[in-house]
Amino acid sequence: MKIGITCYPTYGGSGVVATELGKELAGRGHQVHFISYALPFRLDGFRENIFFHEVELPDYPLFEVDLYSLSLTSKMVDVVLYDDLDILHVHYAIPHATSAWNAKQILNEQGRDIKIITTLHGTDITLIGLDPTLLPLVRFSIEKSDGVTAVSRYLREKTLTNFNLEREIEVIPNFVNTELWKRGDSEHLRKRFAPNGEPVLIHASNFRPVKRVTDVVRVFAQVRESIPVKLVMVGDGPDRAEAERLCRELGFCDDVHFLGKQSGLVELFSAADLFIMPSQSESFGLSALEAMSCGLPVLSNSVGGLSELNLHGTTGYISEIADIDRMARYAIDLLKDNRRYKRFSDAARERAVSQFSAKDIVPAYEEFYERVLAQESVSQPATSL
Ligand code: GMT
Repeated sequence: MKIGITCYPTYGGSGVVATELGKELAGRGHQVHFISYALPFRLDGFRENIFFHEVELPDYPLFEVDLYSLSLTSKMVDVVLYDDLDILHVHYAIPHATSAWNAKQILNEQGRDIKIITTLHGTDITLIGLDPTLLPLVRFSIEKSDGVTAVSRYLREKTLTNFNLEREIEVIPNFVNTELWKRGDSEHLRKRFAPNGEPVLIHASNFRPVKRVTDVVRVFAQVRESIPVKLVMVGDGPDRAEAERLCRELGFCDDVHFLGKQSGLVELFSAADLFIMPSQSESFGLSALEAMSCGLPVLSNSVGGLSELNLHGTTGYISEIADIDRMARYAIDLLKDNRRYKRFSDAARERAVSQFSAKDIVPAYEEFYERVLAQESVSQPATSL
């Protein structure tokens, strides 16, 4: 199959899922064409069957606002025609699903059909997609996609209710390559973070308000009152400065390592003991899955699709949003009880392998592609309009 994939190329779960999917599909012999304004950050090195098409933006004084969604449409049309794509698979509805719909109309005018699949990821449905300036367009683009997937059951339900839609939405959960994401030897890093053998808590995100990163610091503050412990903060974003300020205020900067954006997450997770994700909203929680695959139990909130991933009392613990005391208590309980910790760590890895492994989920996408290709397009080529 020849598949065009559009996603946000910068740090963020939807771009990660899209890129990992493209890499897996290419490994299975499909031809994958990424179409975006920059090279997706996890697309490292040369890979057979993977092509990248950069969307360039016109530089013209009259255009004070950027025309990305239109330039993207143009590039999609070109790539579909000249690389003879079967499917355009867009990740994150805004504006990708709309650009793809426009491309489809242009192609249909030329008698060329292309199937559009939209994968919904999170805030495209739960936050920004609900903004009145975008809602009608998002609703329309979801309705008109030939196939729609959501990364959790929670997100499917939210889409249907928030947008008052009745269409089919396939749930295909996020996945991880469990052969690559597994605990390795990271003793050198562990020694650097915790020279006296202290347990290490870790958080990784884009430090946006929805991630509640200051809760991570507050949980850590309580845990360190009971046991000596260290904290590793991976990523960057608007709330990093506030989290760093809080560490200074609470007087334990030396115990917290702010690493900024990092690409070697497996190594970092392998040097840690517990993953903390106190998000206020999370349609899936991909980084928690990656951590689980490396054997880290997860402390999360009971929001969104997180309870479809993290099993309370088995792979980690689930608290209410902002219940810092409880999250800290769970961390202390786990870190103080070696046997329970080992059980949770094994269960986290086992759940990643048995439920969310790339080798099982990627074929679900392939099968979905086949089904969509076999069905009639939501919009027919111009000749039949
Ligand atoms: O919606 C966002 O915040 C951005 C989005 C992204 O593009 O990074 O993240 C969402 O998609 C991820 C991949 O499917 C999920 O793991 C995240 O839970 C989800 N984020 C939210 O729902 C807040």
